[in-house]
Amino acid sequence: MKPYPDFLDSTSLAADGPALRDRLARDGYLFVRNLLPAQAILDVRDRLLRKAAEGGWLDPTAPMNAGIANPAAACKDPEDRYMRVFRHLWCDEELHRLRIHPAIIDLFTRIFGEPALAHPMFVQRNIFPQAGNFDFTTGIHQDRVHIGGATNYALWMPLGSCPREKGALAVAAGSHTAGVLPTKVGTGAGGMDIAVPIPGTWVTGAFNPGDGLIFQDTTVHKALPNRTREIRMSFDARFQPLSQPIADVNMTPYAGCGTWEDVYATWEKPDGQYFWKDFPLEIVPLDRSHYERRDAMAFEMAERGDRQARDAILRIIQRDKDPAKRSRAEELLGRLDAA
Ligand SMILES: O=C(O)CCC(=O)C(=O)O
Repeated sequence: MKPYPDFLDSTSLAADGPALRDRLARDGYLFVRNLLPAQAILDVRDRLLRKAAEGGWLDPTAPMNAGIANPAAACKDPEDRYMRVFRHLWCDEELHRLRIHPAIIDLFTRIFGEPALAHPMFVQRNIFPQAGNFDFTTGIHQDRVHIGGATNYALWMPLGSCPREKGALAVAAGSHTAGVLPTKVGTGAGGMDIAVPIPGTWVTGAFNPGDGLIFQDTTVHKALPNRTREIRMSFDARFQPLSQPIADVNMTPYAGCGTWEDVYATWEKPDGQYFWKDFPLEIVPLDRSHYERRDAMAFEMAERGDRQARDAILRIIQRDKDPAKRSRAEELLGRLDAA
């Protein structure tokens, strides 16, 4: 297979809001170099690597800042042993401040032509190297079904440099115009994959610290496999015009990380805490019909012993509000793992 072409580089347009907006509307993504100072990214990387080392994720025989994974510790969200270490990384105060850095908020304000809102919720990812039957490569998906609200845009940024082989993100340019595509149970975000042929053209590229990829919530995307020995660390945050509704799920901390009070109790400085509290937000419920369909499919697959349902079953256990569904999922997980 021919390698995917490089992203179209929009760095030269970064000061020109209307040009960025037009390109984002045309391609569904923008790749911008030096969005944040490289040193700010590397400092956060060091902080997270220290926590990863304390949690046993790194090879103790290698220098910490090489970020070499301890293969025996390989784990993935939402497994318990992942969450035990991850919650300390996710709570990191300097990590939280990256997504509200003035350079980022100003860029989105230029793109929207009106004040931009950073969602309180965001994701931080730690992708262990692919090995044997361990593969945590994010599958093909769209964000819309998970984020809801009005049209919103992701900013994906690796914490450090990220060549293609370390699991860079790839987007299907132009796919955002196809709307929300049908999904099936899988290993993509939220335990769902897209069930139809992918529209658009796959593009990807190598990131330096501070480079970022912006894409719309209907832009189809996936990660490339991490074929290095390092853990690939990144964060992805969501942005939208402040005047538009935001779904309730984006107002709480990452699942399994406690309340905002719990998160902020670990911080040394108050900067950036509750940055949204004085904004006039319209908060709406997430349309959960996609999850309901996923769950019905996952239960049916798990009953048949299909391990493809495992990620979705784990998410029901960790995140569903219905105790009856959680206990059915626990029982099915036990059966899947015993088989
Ligand atoms: O970082 C990854 O592996 C996936 C990121 C992603 O799916 C997203 O930013 O929506």
